[in-house]
Amino acid sequence: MKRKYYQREVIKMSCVMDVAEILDLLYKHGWDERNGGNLSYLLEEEEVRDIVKEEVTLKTFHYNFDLTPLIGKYLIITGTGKYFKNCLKDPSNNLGIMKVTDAHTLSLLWGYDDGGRPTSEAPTHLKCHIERLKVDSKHRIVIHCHPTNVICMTHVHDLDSAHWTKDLWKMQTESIVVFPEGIAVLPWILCGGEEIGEATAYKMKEYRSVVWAQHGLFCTGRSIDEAFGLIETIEKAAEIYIKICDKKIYQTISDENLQLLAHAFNIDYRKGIID
Ligand code: 2HA
Ligand code: ZN
Repeated sequence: MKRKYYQREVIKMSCVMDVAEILDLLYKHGWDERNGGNLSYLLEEEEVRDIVKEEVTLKTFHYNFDLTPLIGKYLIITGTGKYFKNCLKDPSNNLGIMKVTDAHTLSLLWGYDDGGRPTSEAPTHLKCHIERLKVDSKHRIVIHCHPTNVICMTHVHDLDSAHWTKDLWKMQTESIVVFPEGIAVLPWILCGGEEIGEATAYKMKEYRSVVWAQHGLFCTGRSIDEAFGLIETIEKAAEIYIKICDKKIYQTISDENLQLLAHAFNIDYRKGIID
């Protein structure tokens, strides 16, 4: 009885609702069909106070790489095989709240009610958190999704990160403002594996956004809004690219226009792309 009451209280916690709502929105944008996509969110101690009080370990999950920088941290992670479209109506089957309890272990404190486990991309997420925290102590979230136009672009554009950055910056005025560090692009690599996790985390040393060719996008940030805003803005730029790439272009944003914009808004953009 006490446990049931506790389960209901956790579902009402605002961090669980915030995650469930953003997953629902990602689904409604068409960026996470079926079980596509996954999310992990570092929680503040304050947000999990009620769970910490109980701290019952329901299950443990083990990883063969070093989680030392995350020890003691709490995360919400989407479950493997789960559908984003179901998370809002049924958070406790689709999401799990975990604590990193030692260098190789995540302990489940709440969720995965039907016997689930963390997403197959959890190693990639955890490695990305470690890298982003090294460069930004306020970093909190990693979202992976399958935005249509970004994937389209990986079929018709080369996979050079500098070329992508320049072309996406030129699609709309907002791009350089929202992702001044640019965007990294990886070739097709087998998902769910060590190689793609290492390659993605490596790019995260310098970028908040990494494209996986013919697959999707990883975005990170200090907040759900920041990571979601990156996804929206990148996907919008890619949509414009896809709509105009085979049309006659009469005018575009010049390198000088971008420099002017960066100067006016005091944007510290990645050098070597437009200058
Ligand atoms: O979780 O998107 O990359 C399903 C995926 C794997
Ligand atoms: Zn995916």
